[in-house]
Parts: sequence; structure tokens; C-alpha cells
Amino acid sequence: MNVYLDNNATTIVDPHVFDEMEPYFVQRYGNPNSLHAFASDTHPGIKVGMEKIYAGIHAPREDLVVITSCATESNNWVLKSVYFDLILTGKKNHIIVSEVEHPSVIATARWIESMGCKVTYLPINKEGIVEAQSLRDVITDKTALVSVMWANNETGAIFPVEEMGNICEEHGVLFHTDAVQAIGKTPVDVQSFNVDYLTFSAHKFHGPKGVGALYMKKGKELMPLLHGGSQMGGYRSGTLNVAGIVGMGKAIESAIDALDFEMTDIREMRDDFEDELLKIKDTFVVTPRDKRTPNTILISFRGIEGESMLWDLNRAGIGASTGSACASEDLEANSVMEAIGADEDLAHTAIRFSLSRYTTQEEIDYTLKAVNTAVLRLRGISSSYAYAPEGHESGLDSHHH
Ligand code: C6P
Repeated sequence: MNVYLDNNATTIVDPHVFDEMEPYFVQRYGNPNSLHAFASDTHPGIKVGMEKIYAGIHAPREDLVVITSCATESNNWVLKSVYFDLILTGKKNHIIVSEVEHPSVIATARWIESMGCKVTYLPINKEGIVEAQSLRDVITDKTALVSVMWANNETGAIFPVEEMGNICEEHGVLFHTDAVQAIGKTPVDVQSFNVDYLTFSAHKFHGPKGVGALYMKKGKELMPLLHGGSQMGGYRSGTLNVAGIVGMGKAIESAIDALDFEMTDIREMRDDFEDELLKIKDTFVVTPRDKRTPNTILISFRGIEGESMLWDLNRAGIGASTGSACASEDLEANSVMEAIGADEDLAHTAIRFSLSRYTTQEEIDYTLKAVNTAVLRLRGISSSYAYAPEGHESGLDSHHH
């Protein structure tokens, strides 16, 4: 049996999305900016796709949603444009991000820091959540931008972005949220609170890879990062990814249609799965369930290296991860576990299981058996587990049974 439980890294493309995209590779392949029928053949697909993308986040028509190549590009765009526009010109001198942002925000923030700008990294509390109060404590009228993700990719923790957006508004500070892990998992409505910029990426909600978007509120449009042929109203040049736009539109529409299912059925399946995992001795979950997206579990198995667990699971045909996919190859400790101050041992034992609307109960049952087998095998050969018996000081509230 093959079981895919790494849906926070990427997702299977919904077959209906694939069907809608296909004609745009082999029939309607014109460049939308050309002046012939091959070009105009692409226009209805782009129009419908864009309408669905706007509707997916409740963006009003006067605001801008610009298609990019990925969330990484959207995040870079926000931070770098703010740097060029407000920091380099001396108008402001400070940006704020959380310490558990995706590397596409953190690495960009570090670059801005290296250029001489002050950067504050907001901490997470012991539940893995960034508190709005921590933003109140550090924001000033010299702050140019606050960038805090909506939902964390490793724990699924949902951050108080509405409150943070309001704090930014009070101080006249721009607010950006990376909503990559929020779309299709929690309602996203850009009109329901103060948000200037919002990032999302199609491949996280059963759309294709290589297509992301950046929402920008009217009056807060950023200077372009990619100059060129003036596509996307001049905001983001480059020949339009027609199939990508069609696919992202269909994918976000389907994700919104499936939102209730995700928030009830998938949540229930995740909760039952988690209950069973926590029956294994010396296991820990950081963020409480009601403060998480419905599909994610980040769980530590004391005494078991995350990578060893992945190896055993992989041999059983199961795909999970130790944290974010882009940090998996360097074998570093899980960044969220480190940020909450878990001891080094425990930070290396985290496994992320992320479900999707395609996950079945049969797959979960199979995975549970495989996890139990792996725990027995790996703890049997673990010297650190032998020397760190039950109740060992962990630096975390334990949930062991
Ligand atoms: N997180 C994970 O395993 P791209 O690769 O540009 O489409 O998406 C980047 C990105 C940005 N923000 C968040 C919150 C994300 O989770 C991701 C991708 C994957 O967690 C791969 S590192």
C-alpha cells in the first residue's frame, strides 16, 4: 500500500484540475499577448481562472491578485519591494517577521538585515503560536512591514493574523500574511480583516506546481520585482502561465467547495489518528488541536531520530516528513521544536503527518500499524531511549500515556 501523508509539502493534482488544464498545453497554446486567434483562444480560460482565484479569497475586483511562479516569489516580492520602497529610501527602518516563517520569508528578512535594516523575529510560545501581544510590544511608527504566516507549515498552528492586521492598521504599518497553508483548511477572506498582502500557492491545494499568487490591496500595490513586457498590468512581467492560471482557478474553487469536508471529516480522521499515536508511550504534540489546521500533526517520539522513522515508514510505502520538505535534506533539528525550546534530542524526533481530502481511513489504519512497528524496532536499538526513561525532563508538557 502507498500512503501519502506529506500534503503540507505538496499535494496530488485534483484530476478535474488536470482535465481543465490539458487543452492549454496542446490546443490553446498561444501567447495571450499575441494578436491572432491562437492568442484569443486562451483569453476565456484566463478570465475564468482569474475570477475563481479572486473569489477563492474574496478579493474585490478593485484589488490586485497577481500570478507568480510560486509562494517563494510572492514572499520575496513583498519583502524586497518594501525594502526598496520604504527602507532604502530612509522612510522607515524596521521590519517584523515571526521566527517560524518559511525560509522564503526568513532568508529574505536576513538579507534585508544584512543590508542594514533592523529586523525583529517574533517568538512563538510553548504551544507553538506567535502571540499578538508580542507584536504590540515591538511595533513602532518606523516599522515598514509586518509579515506573519496564517498557518505554520510544520505544526499547522494558526496565528492570530486578524488581530495582528488590526495592530498594523493602528500603527500605519503594512501587513503581509503567507497563507500558503491556510487556503482550503480554514476560511480565507481578505475583506474580513486588515490585510495588505497575502501569499498563496496552487500546489498546496491540489493545483499544479509552479504557480503562486500575491494579493495586494488597492492603494498598496508594490513596485514590480520582475520588470519586462508588462504582463499582469505591469506588476509582474513574463508570459502568462495560462495552464497554471486555469489550474489554480479550478483548484481553489474545488478547495473552497471541500472546505467543510476538510474542517469536519478530515479533522475527525486526523484527531482519531492523533489519539492513537498518543497511545504510544513518550510521544509529544506541541500545538493544541483546536489551534491547528485540520490536517496536520507534528509529533515527537522520544528516542527515535525523525529520519530513522521516515526510513522505516518509507519502506512501508508511507510518505511523511520531519518538518518542512525544504529543510529535510540537511538533517537539522525541527525549527519549530527548537524555537519552543525543546531539548536537542526531542527536536530531532519530530515527524509531520499531513492529511488531505484524498486521505482514507484505510490508509490511516495501515500507517498506525507501520508506526507502531517502527517505534518498537527503533526504540529497541536506541541508546538514547534506553538512557532516558519515561518521565525524563523534556522541556515540554508531555502527553505520554
Ligand atoms: N512548504 C513544506 O514542506 P513554494 O515552494 O514556493 O511553492 O512554497 C513555499 C512555501 C511558502 N510558505 C509556506 C508556509 C510553505 O509551507 C511553503 C512550502 C513546504 O512545508 C516545502 S518547504
